[in-house]
Amino acid sequence: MANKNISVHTFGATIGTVLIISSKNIAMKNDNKLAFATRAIHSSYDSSTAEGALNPPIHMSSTYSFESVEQGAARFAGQDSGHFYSRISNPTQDILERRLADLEEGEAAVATASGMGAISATLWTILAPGDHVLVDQTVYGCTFSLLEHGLKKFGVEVSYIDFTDHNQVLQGLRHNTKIVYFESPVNPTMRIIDICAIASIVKSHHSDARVVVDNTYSTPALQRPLTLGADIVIHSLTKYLGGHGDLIAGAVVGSSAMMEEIRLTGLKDMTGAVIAPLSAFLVLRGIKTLELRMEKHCKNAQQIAQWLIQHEAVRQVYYPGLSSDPGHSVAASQMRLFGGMVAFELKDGFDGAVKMLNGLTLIKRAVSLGDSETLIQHPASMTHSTYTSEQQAAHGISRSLIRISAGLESAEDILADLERALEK
Ligand code: 4LM
Repeated sequence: MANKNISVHTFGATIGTVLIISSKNIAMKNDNKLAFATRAIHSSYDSSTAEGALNPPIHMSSTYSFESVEQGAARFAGQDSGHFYSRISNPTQDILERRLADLEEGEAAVATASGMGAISATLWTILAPGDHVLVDQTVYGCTFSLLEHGLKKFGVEVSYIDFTDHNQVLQGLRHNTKIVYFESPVNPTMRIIDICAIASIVKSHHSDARVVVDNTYSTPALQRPLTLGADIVIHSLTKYLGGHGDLIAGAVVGSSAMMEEIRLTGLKDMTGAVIAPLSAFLVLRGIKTLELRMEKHCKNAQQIAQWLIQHEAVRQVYYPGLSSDPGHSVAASQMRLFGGMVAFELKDGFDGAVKMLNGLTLIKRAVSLGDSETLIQHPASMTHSTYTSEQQAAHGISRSLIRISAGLESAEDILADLERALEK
């Protein structure tokens, strides 16, 4: 593993020298950082720069004037750090990027118009025809689509293997592998991938490839892949970080050099997928309550999973917080809590799933996740319908799978709605 021995168990204040325990390593670290929840509220914004306004200004300006031609030229050449056009940077976006980098423990971040904007800006910046991407067997439907239909069309090789089988990862690496890509927990199957182990295999056998982890399901409040050896973290900020279902946005976090390259190539020239200043402001607002909300999402998800597993109509529950779940121990080592997403199958399979979903009244039938409202959906016909049915079978997406994003309502009311729908 690279020299990144920082633990996911250091979410409280870390003042002075602390013992850091990771899933694989023990190290000492000097750290004067404020706690995660404090940084989520205060990091990267000084209200004295905005007449004391507690919330940062929303800079609704597409362009920035120069004091002279020389200054304009210097900004374009990257010799002067000021803003010059909001497809590249904007002051509200800038605060968000610095806060995200801080919370994920990266050097820098690039905020984008959507999670897919973040993924495509990253992949298109790094990859060239003839390169290879090694991907876990299951990823979010549109990520799969981008890999299958977008990248393959331009001569990039893509192969999918089961990242929980470390031998397969070792065998799957090629001389031209430039990216090793996965989610954990995986959308929608809830498999858990050992970030430390994958990073360690890649670094020791193939120093060229970058380990990219989509951390949307966990958020930095639960898991920080860069501290476990990953090189780049991706987010759909649309989900838990925004937290209120009222925006679409994304982000990439990693080294300053890599983020500069993604900003100037993937964002500026290839996708143009810059975040809107209002969305950046809303995500900053959402992040202030991230830790608090994640605790409630996780608590509700745990209760839903435990309730479902004892129900006679239920065949299988997929939630890493259940001690019987195959991902339980790895999740416990790399996540602070087990997340707000639950997947399950009914004994009545697909037909039972349709009846149950249509019988719900409080829980909303909707894709997306991380909102205040509990959301339920059918991945095979919705978020993962970009896979053909043959691909779904090959990539482990069962037609009878149902996915719940546990909201922030009272668990009793969520369970009562599930009970009523199951009775029907
Ligand atoms: C969904 N997901 O699952 P934007 N990465 C992951 C995701 O789950 C998503 C994205 C990226 C769902 C959307 C409808 C792990 C999205 C893409 O939607 O482009 O912000 O994020 O329900």
